[in-house]
Amino acid sequence: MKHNQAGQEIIMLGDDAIGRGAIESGISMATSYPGTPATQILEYIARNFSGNVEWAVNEKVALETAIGASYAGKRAICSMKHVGLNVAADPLMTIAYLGTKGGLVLAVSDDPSAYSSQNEQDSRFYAKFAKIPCLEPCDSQEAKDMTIRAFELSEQMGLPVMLRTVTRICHAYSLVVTGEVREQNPLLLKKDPPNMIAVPSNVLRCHRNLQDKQERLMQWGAGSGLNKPFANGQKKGIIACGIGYVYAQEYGPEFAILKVSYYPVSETLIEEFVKELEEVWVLEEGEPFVEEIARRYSSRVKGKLSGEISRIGELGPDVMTESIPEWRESRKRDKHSKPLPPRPPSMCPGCPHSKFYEALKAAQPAFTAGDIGCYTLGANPPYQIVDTCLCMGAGISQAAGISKQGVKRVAAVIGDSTFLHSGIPALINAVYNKANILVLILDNSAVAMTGNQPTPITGITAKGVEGGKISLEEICKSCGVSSVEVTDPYDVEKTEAILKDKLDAEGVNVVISRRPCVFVTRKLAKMRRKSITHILPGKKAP
Ligand SMILES: Cc1ncc(C[n+]2csc(CCOP(=O)(O)OP(=O)(O)O)c2C)c(N)n1
Repeated sequence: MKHNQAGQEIIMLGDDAIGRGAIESGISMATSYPGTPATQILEYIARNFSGNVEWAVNEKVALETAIGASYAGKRAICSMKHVGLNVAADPLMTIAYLGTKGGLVLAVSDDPSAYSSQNEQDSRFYAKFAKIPCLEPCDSQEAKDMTIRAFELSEQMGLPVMLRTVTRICHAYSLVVTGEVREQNPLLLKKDPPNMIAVPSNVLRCHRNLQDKQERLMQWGAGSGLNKPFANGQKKGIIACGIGYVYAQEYGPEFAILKVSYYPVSETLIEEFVKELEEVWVLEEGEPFVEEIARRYSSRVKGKLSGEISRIGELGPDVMTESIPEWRESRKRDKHSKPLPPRPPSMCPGCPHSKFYEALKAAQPAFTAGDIGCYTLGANPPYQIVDTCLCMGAGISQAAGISKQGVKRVAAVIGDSTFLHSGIPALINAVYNKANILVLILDNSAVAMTGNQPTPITGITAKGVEGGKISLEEICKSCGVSSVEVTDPYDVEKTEAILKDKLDAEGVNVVISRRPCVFVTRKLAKMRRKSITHILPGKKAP
């Protein structure tokens, strides 16, 4: 194991620090579904921990698997990006009622400014909604330390604990001091029907238990030192949540700071902090979550609700400068403050999706419902052949809904990982309800968009060894589709002919476009050259 000694000082990525914190906490399981900016949490654990580390097919399955480990008395971490929590919301809302056994930490990474996402949602609302505690670090050291505290809190309260981060924590490097790795919990799987079976006869009691824990959560927060005022008679102040604390420090000693890293926040603490201040700023990523509380106790609050800070996009070190004259002037003099030119993503040279889109464009579908992955770039010039992108798995259902209105030659394009994530129920639904659509599965042997993680189609696990292998063709056939064809997108002519033919066919037809992402091919070639064979078939997972 790398990084296995306590007391080492390492410059670490925020995501790696969370992974390290989980390992130091004595986890027995880590689960995730890839999604920027959370992906590297599991990747770090896979590289540095010899136990169970799994890419799940989606976030719901990832959380449910981690809950299974917790039921066995073990500690588990489940990580995902913010929109993944929408997918995992169903088990989350009810496990909060039932309660956990071994510590369960849900590491959720938000993406303010939506650099790599379909929206900017603020996961703290989910923590509040589910009535579970949430910790929010401001740098890599805190990310590691708060992961450890989250496990302790989880076991103390019998609740999953959310660790909320944002892109600038996950993808920034800062110094971390490593600690001792705790022993794993012993296996302790005990049947507990009243608290493991969410049927109506149990639910109200479980809800009451959860409600009773709320007071204890407030008390824990008060004693934790995680929400802390730094005040010395100043007239102005900043309530700084998570990474907001790093930005708040830029503004110097004339600002008192209330550092917020734990939710639920004590309203008394906020009231005490704001009451004497002539001006109070609230720096928080996402929505005015804490600002709404602060406004109940002061009319001198500046932030997102009064428009001094934008509700759209992420914070930054400049967040307050426009509203503070002396800062505005000093920033004008800063010659390094030019914005970077935009660098929108584009398809890589040799990308199999681009060849496939040449054929699809020539086949002229009336409408192509899209999905999320590298292939969404087919919406951009020169292809402009993908007409929608909503959320993972939505394309097939959207296409079915359109075809049901009498539109002919409707296609849906979806990647192999997205198909396994949430495309299968949509395919079954389309067959069941007799839609007339052509489903195009672009199988590039990877979750390319998030950094080429392996999928069940390749049969390679998160650890890079052989796992079970799933056949796309067999899945589609078993869903009852009218036909399944496989094509190589580099053979544009043949692919175009198949697409033309299948666009006019009745029922739900599937064409699988199969060719590995160029980076997968390169990665394998490099490994073969170096004789590193562990990601190649032939090795069994430990
Ligand atoms: C609910 C949710 N989880 C995760 C993501 C992150 N994400 C975006 S696309 C994608 C999958 C891409 O893989 P695939 O469908 O195989 O297409 P490829 O990028 O390989 O072309 C993932 C995991 C997301 N956008 N939404």
